[in-house]
Amino acid sequence: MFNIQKRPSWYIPERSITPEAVVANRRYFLKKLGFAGAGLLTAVAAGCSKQQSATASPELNTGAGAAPAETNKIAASSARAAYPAPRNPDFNPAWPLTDEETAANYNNFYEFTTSKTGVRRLTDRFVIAPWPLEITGLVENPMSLDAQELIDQMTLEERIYRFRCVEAWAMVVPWTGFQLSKLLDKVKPKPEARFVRFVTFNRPDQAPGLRDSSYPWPYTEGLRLDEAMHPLTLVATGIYGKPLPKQHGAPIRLVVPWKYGYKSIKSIVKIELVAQQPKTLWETMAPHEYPFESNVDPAVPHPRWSQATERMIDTGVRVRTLKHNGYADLVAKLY
Ligand SMILES: Nc1nc2c(c(=O)[nH]1)N[C@H]1C(S)=C(S)[C@@H](COP(=O)(O)O)O[C@H]1N2
Ligand SMILES: [Mo]
Repeated sequence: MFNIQKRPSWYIPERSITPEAVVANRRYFLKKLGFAGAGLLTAVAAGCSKQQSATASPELNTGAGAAPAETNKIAASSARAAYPAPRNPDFNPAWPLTDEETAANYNNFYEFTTSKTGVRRLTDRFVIAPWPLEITGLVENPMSLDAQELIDQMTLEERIYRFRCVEAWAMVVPWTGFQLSKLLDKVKPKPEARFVRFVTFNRPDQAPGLRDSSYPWPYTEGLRLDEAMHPLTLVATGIYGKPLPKQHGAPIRLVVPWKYGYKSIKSIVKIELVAQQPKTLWETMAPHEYPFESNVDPAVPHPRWSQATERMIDTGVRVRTLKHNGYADLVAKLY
């Protein structure tokens, strides 16, 4: 992977098309240019006594904090028992998979950093167990439980899905998880519920990107209820036959394979059934670039780049983008 820190955001095509390119404030550009001190200056100016760099802080990489590491280990060993889950043969078992290590080191997870190749090494302090989770709002049976308790209640399966980021990179990965519909059936949406809203954790002490106040944290996403109930819509708990590594959105995330990747929200703490279409983080930042629906469509360019082709992240091969990311037949009745 090229070193994106050394180039301005408009220099490389793939760089120029990152969602964060919409955030054009001074602090942002200073950080991109490698001025770790930019965040420090901001913090001091704001009268903040805790002088933390807004970019990668070396102390975050040392695994400091034995307690979280221990907790994570215990949870991981109990979670691993269910893996690998049986592969569902209805979902493209013959597709060649993207290289696992490439996928694990090329992530979008802005709670940590906007650098795709930097997410993984910033996740040491991220505590994924215990993980309180709420399924709430316009439902008959709201649930409030630990993510692992929920996972233990569900039957896990593996599905091979194509995954397409709005930035025009793509991969094919085996997710482990369960249909969101199975969870929604348990909580029983009320008749007034029309949309589902998803919320990610917001703990700046565990994820340094959350200290960047130019984003409207926490990360939120949403689906129409019929999209959420669609059998393709997955709650993923694992990838490549193992529990999700932190950088992929542990302990649970959404996967909506016919929509651009940012709809597949990571590390969910709350699922809320609501009556009105919820605002999402990306829609709030740039409504014309990242609208609520965001179905993959090669014929509809992003305002700043074409969506006609996509680059496979491991081989670098460029292929034609497919309508609804190849799932057009399956989702046709929704649109
Ligand atoms: N909470 C949260 N979820 C997120 C993101 C994020 O920054 N924060 N990035 C999204 C984007 S743009 C993409 S392409 C995918 C990337 O998933 P991966 O890193 O597991 O491949 O996660 C999506 N979910
Ligand atoms: Mo993305």
